[in-house]
Amino acid sequence: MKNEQLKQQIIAASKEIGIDKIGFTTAANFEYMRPSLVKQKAAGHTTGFEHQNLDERLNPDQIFDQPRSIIAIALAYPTKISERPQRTEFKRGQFARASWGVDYHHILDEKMDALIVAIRKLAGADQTIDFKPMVDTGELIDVVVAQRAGLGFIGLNGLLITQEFGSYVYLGEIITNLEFTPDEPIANQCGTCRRCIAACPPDALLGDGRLNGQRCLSYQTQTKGLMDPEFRPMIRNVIYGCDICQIVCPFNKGKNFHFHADMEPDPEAVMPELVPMLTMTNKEFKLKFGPMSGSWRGKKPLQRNAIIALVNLKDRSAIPKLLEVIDHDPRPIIRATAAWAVVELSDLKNKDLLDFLITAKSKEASDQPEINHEYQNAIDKLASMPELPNQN
Ligand code: B12
Ligand code: SF4
Ligand code: SF4
Repeated sequence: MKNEQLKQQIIAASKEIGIDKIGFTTAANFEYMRPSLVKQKAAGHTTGFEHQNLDERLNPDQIFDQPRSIIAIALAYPTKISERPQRTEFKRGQFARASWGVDYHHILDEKMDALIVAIRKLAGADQTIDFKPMVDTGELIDVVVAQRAGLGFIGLNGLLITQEFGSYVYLGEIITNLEFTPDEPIANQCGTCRRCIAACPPDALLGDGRLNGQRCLSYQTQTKGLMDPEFRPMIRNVIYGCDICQIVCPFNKGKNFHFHADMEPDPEAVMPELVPMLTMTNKEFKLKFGPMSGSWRGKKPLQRNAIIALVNLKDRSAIPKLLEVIDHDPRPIIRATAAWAVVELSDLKNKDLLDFLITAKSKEASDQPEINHEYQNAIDKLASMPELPNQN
């Protein structure tokens, strides 16, 4: 039994710190993941958000001097808003649950720092003890570490599913040169269920726990360019992330934990009024969305998604604001998405709108084929609609 007493003391300390689940694994490599990761990259199924050095992702000893163990942690997050925002004249969007409250990277970083302080105290004055904490943006693959450390199993939706909290947990891990008896990994428990695969709108789940990240709506809401028209209706009014493969999972049924005050969602921020978002200043954006993880890509993707959501909600009252955006917004991606949106929200050929779009297109730089293409498609679609009846 390696450091069994210390391990038990760490588990007790983690509870006091507010870590909801903790597990231990060895610092052995994760090379068994290599063939699948290489294949996924070659197939174009990665997003670019993964750590780019494959050797470092799979080998703790390449990122830490003489590692002995990895301590994996999970924090459960809420899935229901206690107080929905008031009804107003504006339709609302939604952020996926992993973006509710304060950015989870900060919350987990703080918890892991507190745990490291506690372990140092428990382990005595040994100066050679070392730690490397990471969450999400670190080298290691969080779900794979968590699975080997016994926190839960990896479902066919690719996510780590715990018995107590389902998959609604954030994951982090600490590499250390302390040695602990590893916990038992948990095998997949999906059984014959295939609900997440069937429910995923863009068919992004490959069926064996792997994902085509490029097709995942969560990724699509985080890109900075134009969104491929195929995915636009699929995001509905969700302007950041996607929770569908979690909502349908039986292991998530009834899971809604409010353990951490800073994970509580601000209803006005996680279900924001869409039209006012379109002309928000940077300062207003930072104030309202800055603390949330969903703002990490900045204002533009969320505004682009807000425009798409307005179309999905069939909100014709947004048309005047969209026209203002086409006229005044300095960003071609936003102008072109707005041009698409006004036409999607129209069902009759309006000569004034057609002229407006033709003029707007002529003002766009000619060296941006995607932008011009977006305008041209909108113009062609409007031109092919039945005429607006003569009002005279
Ligand atoms: C890149 C990334 C994304 C990308 C790609 C996702 C992906 N699955 O690859 C995008 C932007 C699409 C994304 C979306 C989301 N993400 Co993300 N993402 C990551 C990140 C940074 C890297 C993941 C990675 O390396 N993927 C590449 C490989 C590993 O994926 P793959 O080829 O599909 O391989 C899978 C299979 O091999 C399978 N697998 C391995 N062994 C076994 C064994 C069995 C038996 C089975 C069945 C499967 C299986 O698991 C692998 C991972 O899914 C991690 C953080 C981290 N550093 O790990 C967070 C992370 C996975 N994301 C997270 C979250 C919350 C999400 C979203 C739910 C957010 C949202 N609401 O929109 C969605 C869920 C989408 C989904 N179904 O996976 C959490 C997941 C927490 C949890 N409970 O599992 C993580 C761990 C961040 C964190 N620290 O909390 N994400
Ligand atoms: S997050 Fe949404 S789009 Fe991505 S795999 Fe899950 S259901 Fe599919
Ligand atoms: S929905 Fe079903 S198949 Fe998908 S992860 Fe959950 S249990 Fe597994």
